Amino acid sequence: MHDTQRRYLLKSTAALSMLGAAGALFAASKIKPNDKSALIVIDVQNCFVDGGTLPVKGGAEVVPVINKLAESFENIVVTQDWHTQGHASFASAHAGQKPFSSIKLSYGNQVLWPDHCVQGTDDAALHKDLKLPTAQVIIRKGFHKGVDSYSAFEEADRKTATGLGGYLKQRGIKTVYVAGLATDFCVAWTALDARKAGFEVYVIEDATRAIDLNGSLAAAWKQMTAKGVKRIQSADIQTA
Ligand code: VGL
Ligand code: ZN
Repeated sequence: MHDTQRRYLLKSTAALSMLGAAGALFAASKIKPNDKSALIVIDVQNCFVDGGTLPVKGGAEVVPVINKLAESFENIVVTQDWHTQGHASFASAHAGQKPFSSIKLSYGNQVLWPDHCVQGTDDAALHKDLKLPTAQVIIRKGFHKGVDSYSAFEEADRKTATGLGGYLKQRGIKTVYVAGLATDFCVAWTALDARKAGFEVYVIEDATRAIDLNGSLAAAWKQMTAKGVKRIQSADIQTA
């Protein structure tokens, strides 16, 4: 709420008892994560920021936003895109193919990317400024050479589970908040799969940045919204 609005409201509430009700109203307007909530921080890795192999425009700008958000979460899951050398999602693995084109693989359509986030390289490391003291588990994905995995829940063959769904359920998590890179690929696929697995799902838009390939960002938001993913901003969350 804007300060001038707040002052107006305070002045207009003549009876002191009204202040209690107004206070409750302010509190209700913010979302408060609890012990059944988890923040999922997707792929905030060197590969996806400037100087990396698949830089997302403004990618590093999510770091301070996520660090601040992290203070409100006692449960945090971190993911890393974690490819083999010569991975099937790399254009270089397919003769005559260029990055950002698409081909058909056994499991369906696959966008081809520059070589990126290769296991054990500095490029695949988490961004050095990420500060997630309550992070509990790191899920690495995309490590089967022939199958990509945008989603933190299920690989692109739509059969192979990463184990994250079982982990979250066994931990009693009901609600997930998704942030990180990239909005229209790993964030969107993770959010959609989280809905499919029965979680309440928020995507924190200003804690994400997109690749936006051929309208993929608008398409991703359309799909997410249709599946009940809630689109929010970091300011909508109650700070710790
Ligand atoms: C991603 C493209 C390829 C992502 C990962 O993290 O969104 N995008 N691999
Ligand atoms: Zn990848």
